[in-house]
Amino acid sequence: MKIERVTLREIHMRLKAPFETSFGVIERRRILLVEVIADGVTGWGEITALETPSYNSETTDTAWHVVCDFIAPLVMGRELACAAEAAELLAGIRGHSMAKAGVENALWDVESQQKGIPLWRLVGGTRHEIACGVSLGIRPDPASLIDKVERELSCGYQRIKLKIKPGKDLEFVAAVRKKFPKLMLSVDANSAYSPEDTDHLRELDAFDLLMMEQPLGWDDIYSHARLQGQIRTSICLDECINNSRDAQTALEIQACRIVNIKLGRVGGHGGARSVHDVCAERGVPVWCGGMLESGIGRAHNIAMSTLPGFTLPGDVSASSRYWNEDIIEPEVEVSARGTISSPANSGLGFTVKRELIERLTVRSRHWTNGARSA
Ligand code: OSB
Ligand code: MG
Repeated sequence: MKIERVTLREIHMRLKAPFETSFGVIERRRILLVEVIADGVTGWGEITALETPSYNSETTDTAWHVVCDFIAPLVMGRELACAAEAAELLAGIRGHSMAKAGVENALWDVESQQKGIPLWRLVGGTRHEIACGVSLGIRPDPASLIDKVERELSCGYQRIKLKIKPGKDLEFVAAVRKKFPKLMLSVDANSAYSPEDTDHLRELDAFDLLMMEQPLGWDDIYSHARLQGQIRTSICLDECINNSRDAQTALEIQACRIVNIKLGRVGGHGGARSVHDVCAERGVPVWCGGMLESGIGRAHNIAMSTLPGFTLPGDVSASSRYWNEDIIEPEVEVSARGTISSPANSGLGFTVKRELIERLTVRSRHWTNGARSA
């Protein structure tokens, strides 16, 4: 495929409700969308970096910079045999996986359309539907959290994940577990604790959690291995796993028993598949994490979640939980059994709402024939 045109744009979308994690409150997203035209076919990708460097080191603005000054000039005019080749082409740019993933995933969309198959088939998916959970932000009190859990369960979601941080943990988890004794329940700390909190974190063992996600340092696999040896609850790594070597390291030293795969964090569908394969070889379950994506990122997440090793419900939920109006149609919907069906159409399987995207765009750049224009 010959890359003929790249467009990068920033859109602003307000979340229906603020989302609070241990690192702060997110009220609106500044999302970067990548549109690539290759051999006349248009593909879309989303860059999942947050507005601040508090989940990982990337931000909307670092991704803008790296795409504009390095990635787009490098890919423009190139001829690739397939989307998977993009990673090699971009290898000289260190880090910035989310920026790269936005471009690589747009190429995967192109390739699946060229081959006339759904994206989920192209990336190696086998499932006709995926299992869905929800991630619930930190709430002011346990009673309001219980209300929220109740509403999500009535929509069918199969697993509930609670965001926690010091001071907003045991009491909240205990209240939810007491009210819902059989619920598939997990927690996510986004690196809010330290190894000195081991005794405190062990108290969560009482609540029969499916997993405890990323309790310790965002780049600290070693301390998670120490912790996993001292608690019963399975640790799931999110922030720590940026590629298949990280996954190998973590599994070899038993730093976790479950892995969260996010397309952006691992550099796109190619990276996701290799992390998936490392885990599958060792019988370690994986699931798809979310970054409060628009419909484009969500559609890519659905495709990835159809790989055979994704045996646990992901943080892939309905468009309407996040947005008044999503940028794809149909919007992503979840069945009463808490599932999303794999799309039948080739490519992403959803139609991109170009006019709406145009209205939400606050800045854009495009590149054609190697030349950049504003
Ligand atoms: O750690 O999984 C996380 C949102 C932003 C940053 C990090 C995380 C999250 C979520 C929300 O948990 C998942 C979603 O609903 O998209
Ligand atoms: Mg997480």
